[in-house]
Amino acid sequence: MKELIAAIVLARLVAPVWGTTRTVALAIPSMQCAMCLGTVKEALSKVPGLGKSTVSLAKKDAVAKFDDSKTTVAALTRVTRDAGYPSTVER
Ligand SMILES: [Cu+2]
Repeated sequence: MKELIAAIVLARLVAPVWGTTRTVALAIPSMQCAMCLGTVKEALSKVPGLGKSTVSLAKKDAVAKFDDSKTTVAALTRVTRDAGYPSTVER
């Protein structure tokens, strides 16, 4: 068991996955107030690999930078949906 764990750790060190930073804009039409905004921000902040993100109540969208080796657009839309605010990809 120890050898297996060591092998996994070594494999990760030897072959790191190089991620690319991507930016996605998600339309979140159901955000209505500052509390919605806070909920979405908090939900997104827990996503591993998320970089700088801006959630706008006025535009009802979220623009997020993310490391595509750690997360995906689908994972981000799932997170907002699970928080109660379904989102779709704007661009
Ligand atoms: Cu609200």
